[in-house]
Amino acid sequence: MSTTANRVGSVAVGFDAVGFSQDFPALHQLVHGKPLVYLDNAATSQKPRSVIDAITRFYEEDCSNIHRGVHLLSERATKAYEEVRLAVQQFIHAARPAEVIFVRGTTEAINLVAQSYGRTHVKTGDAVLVSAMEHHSNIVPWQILCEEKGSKLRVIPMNDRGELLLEEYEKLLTPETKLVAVAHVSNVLGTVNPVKQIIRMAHEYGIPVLVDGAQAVPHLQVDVQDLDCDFYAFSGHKMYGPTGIGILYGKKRLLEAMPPYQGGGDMISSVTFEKTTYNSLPHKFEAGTPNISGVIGLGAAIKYLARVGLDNVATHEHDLLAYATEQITRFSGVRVIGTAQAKAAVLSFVLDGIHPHDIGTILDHEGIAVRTGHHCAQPVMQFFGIPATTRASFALYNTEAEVDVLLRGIAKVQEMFA
Ligand code: C6P
Repeated sequence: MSTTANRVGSVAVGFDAVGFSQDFPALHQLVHGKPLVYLDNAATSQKPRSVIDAITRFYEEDCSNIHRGVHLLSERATKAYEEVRLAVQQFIHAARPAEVIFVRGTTEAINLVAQSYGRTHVKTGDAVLVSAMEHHSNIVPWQILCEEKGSKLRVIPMNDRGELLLEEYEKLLTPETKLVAVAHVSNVLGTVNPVKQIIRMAHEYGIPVLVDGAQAVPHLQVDVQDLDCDFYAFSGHKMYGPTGIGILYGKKRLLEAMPPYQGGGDMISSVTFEKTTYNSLPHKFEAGTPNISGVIGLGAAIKYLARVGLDNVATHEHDLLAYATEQITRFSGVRVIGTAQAKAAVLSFVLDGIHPHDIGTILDHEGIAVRTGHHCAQPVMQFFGIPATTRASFALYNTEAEVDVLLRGIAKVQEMFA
């Protein structure tokens, strides 16, 4: 499968996506004899050489545990690990490094808040508010909590374009509501939610807000202080970093008052059989040996994104999405799922009479990687009355020419099923 190939592409004005694609080794291969067109970036993005090299370098030169040894390798590893915390702090504009917690990914970040903040603050009869377009990661942890506590999960409704109904949202900001948990960008619909407004409205009622930023950080500048969110969760692997590493941002005041999520090494200050006292932030929430190489890789991904410039990435992906949407709507029998005014990098669609799994399989044989299925957002499928969608999702290295390959692939699918 992995023969080198010339990539399909064209140089967009002012943004050299083809040039950037040279930084990503996995993109340059043939799949079923065709040049790979990778459009499954919302599931995970490809990794630039600098990220792969940073991880290799860590294992070749600095491999050691952190916060534990006085020897040189451990000092180097600790320094590199903590420098990435500062880079993440800058990346999301957090006020303090202590507000940046390394976790496995968005899923673990949300579970941490549910189990620590949620179990402390949500009581019988209370409610947690999520939106109709959440990923299962931002539904199930709250359901587990609500089941345990005898509390309710309430849902902010959306319209047929996939936009949240803010008037309905306001009605749900009742005294029982103890937390709002909402996606910044929907992984199925691509909707960019007005999270700043959502947060301001919740705060007027004294309700804290967790933002699931998994699909936002690779595409938009995020400023947690400007948003004034209480918690912000995201994964490294969707923003050109490695798998198994992610971030929970939390306001210091909230994190300090929260009990630990897991117990173990590094999260303690002192331990006796009678009593344990906990370490200060952020270590209180980082029990055990963390994913050190993942953190190092994430640091390299942040550097890479800074070099390319997130604003440039956003503009490029916006142009690609606009082009793909305009072209795909010319096909008969195509329905785009998610037509919000504000969208980022995601194009979901269904074709009349053709199951998305068949579409995905045929596209794969054309070298095109898309995701098909419910995308871990079954309530969204139920809302639109469909079992699944085909989803193309874009990254900084995708090109208009690749969108054209996708469109030709869709035409082929329709021909085969005609
Ligand atoms: N969505 C997708 O193909 P993890 O798995 O923890 O890195 O991220 C979970 C997650 C949470 N919220 C949103 C909005 C997401 O999109 C995801 C991951 C992938 O859409 C894999 S299911």
